[in-house]
Amino acid sequence: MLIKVKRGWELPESAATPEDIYLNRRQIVKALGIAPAIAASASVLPAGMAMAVTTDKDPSVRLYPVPRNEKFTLDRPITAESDATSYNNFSEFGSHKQISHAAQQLQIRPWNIIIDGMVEKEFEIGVDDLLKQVKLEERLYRHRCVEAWAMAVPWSGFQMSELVKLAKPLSGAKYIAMQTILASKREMPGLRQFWYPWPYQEGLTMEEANNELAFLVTGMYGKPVRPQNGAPIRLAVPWKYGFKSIKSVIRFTFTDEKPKTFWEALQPAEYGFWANVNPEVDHPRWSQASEWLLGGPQSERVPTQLYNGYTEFVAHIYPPDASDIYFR
Ligand SMILES: Nc1nc2c(c(=O)[nH]1)N[C@H]1C(S)=C(S)[C@@H](COP(=O)(O)O)O[C@H]1N2
Ligand SMILES: [Mo]
Repeated sequence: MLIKVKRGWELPESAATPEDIYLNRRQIVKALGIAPAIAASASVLPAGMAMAVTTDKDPSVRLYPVPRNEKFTLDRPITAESDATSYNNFSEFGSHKQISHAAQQLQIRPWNIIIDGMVEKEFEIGVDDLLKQVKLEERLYRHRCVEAWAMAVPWSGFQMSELVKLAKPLSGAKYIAMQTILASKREMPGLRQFWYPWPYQEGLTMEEANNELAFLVTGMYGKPVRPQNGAPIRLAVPWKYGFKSIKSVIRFTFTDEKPKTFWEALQPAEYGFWANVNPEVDHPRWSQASEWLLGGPQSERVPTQLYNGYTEFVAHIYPPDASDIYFR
């Protein structure tokens, strides 16, 4: 049995895209009839096999692809899937862009989400049960990292307002604080960076969370979202810099206090709570006037758009004279 596994790995690396490798490993696990629990044991299979097993165990795989909501259009080509899934920011796995391999160690099932704070009744729900209660759709969204790279991704998921409805917030709730899973340092080696204020946390006002654009992502490119992109559930708020779009969320807390966010705690002068994309407000260390598209050269710049091009959806939320550094 194990000899067959080895043969699968002998695919010439040059002939295999990451997708091919992934499918190949899945098929091997299936063909051998190895129970995922056994296959997941590192002592039985070569390192990296866990990649296939993690995704193979994803019970949401049958839900995709989902119908596209045509309301959300792009002014640029969709980023190649291979770029969007191999150039990532996910500090829990390391402070560099090549974390996609390490992220396959993240155990994405079982995955319980806690809804607590100022709600009628606090509860916990498994992500697959949550998926049964919402309308899944695909949306093409731009994504703009504060570091000035940008991409365009077909996300699948559901409007965040649906989660708010399920949560039944009390009338006094003004914000939603969100938290990323704090897994073991073996699963998330980036947690060894002890100077970071773990866990990763983010927050939105209730008005922002209920905005039509605020989207909870559970899939991408017609498949379940990958661990490196924030499986099994992450946020997409495309009018804000990418760090607001928190990954691998386990908790939504409704509160009347402005949440402390990870980057704000670390460097308040550089990363504010609002973080609305604004070409006229430079980062203290670089210009935000232009951006480059993932897959292309960094030297090829396109102009940054106010609210990342989503003014019609969100401008009414923000007072025009606000003074916050990313605020307008
Ligand atoms: N938990 C967590 N969420 C996170 C981050 C992170 O480091 N940890 N990085 C953020 C940043 S800076 C960006 S640009 C996006 C990147 O998402 P992507 O890798 O899917 O492109 O995730 C955001 N969400
Ligand atoms: Mo980012």
